[in-house]
Amino acid sequence: IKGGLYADISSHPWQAAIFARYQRVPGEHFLCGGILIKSCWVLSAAHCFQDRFSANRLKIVLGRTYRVTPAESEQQFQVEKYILHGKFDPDTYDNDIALLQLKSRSQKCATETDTVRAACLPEPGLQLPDWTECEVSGYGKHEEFSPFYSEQLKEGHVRLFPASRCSSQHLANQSVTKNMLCAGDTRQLDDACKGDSGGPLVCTKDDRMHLIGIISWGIGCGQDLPGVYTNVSRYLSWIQDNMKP
Ligand code: 4AZ
Repeated sequence: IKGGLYADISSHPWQAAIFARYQRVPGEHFLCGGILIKSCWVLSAAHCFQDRFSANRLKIVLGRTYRVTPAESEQQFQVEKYILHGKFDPDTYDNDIALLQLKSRSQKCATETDTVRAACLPEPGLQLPDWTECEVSGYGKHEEFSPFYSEQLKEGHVRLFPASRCSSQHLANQSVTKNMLCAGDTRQLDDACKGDSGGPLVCTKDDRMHLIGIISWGIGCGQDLPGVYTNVSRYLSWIQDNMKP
């Protein structure tokens, strides 16, 4: 997160950290953010999995504030399988959504605690007003060209941009589809950045935070351009269908 504030995982208990082990590279590497949506299911961005890792090389950590420092009460999971959207386009990042099933010996995987809790999905057809204040969180870089990811979870405050300001014209001629939404800080301070991908954009509706976007892409971080998010409301059926046993 560029700008923003350091945060505790208890303020973003749906935030997941996804790690990968590469063939012939020792150790585990931070890969992307994710979002717990059900005890055994995490959403993320399809582009995080373009290296086509086998599921057994992935690890999901819930309940952790410091990116690489285990928390006493954290919950770790291996991945049973992951599903990328069949129409994910690696050139435009259209349909940048992935669903990961956590491995467990029972029906339950994550246990609800102060630091681990599933995010609410929006009701079908939910359209929040332009400029609604939302928050974005992640363990990604503080600046585009920083060599390091953040050592602690951060949160940023961004507003939903009107569709009229979320087109290829506004984003360096990159393709922008209806499956994407834009959010940014009108003060140009807070924004998602590299390594935050796959993580949550949540907005309050009826006194509850709802998952509105998945961090997907942008032109730099915290410049004069908004970040681009996968528009979760367009995938509610895809999510339900793919969570079926
Ligand atoms: C990235 O590379 C990335 N400023 C994610 C979000 C944004 C830029 C880059 C938005 O993962």
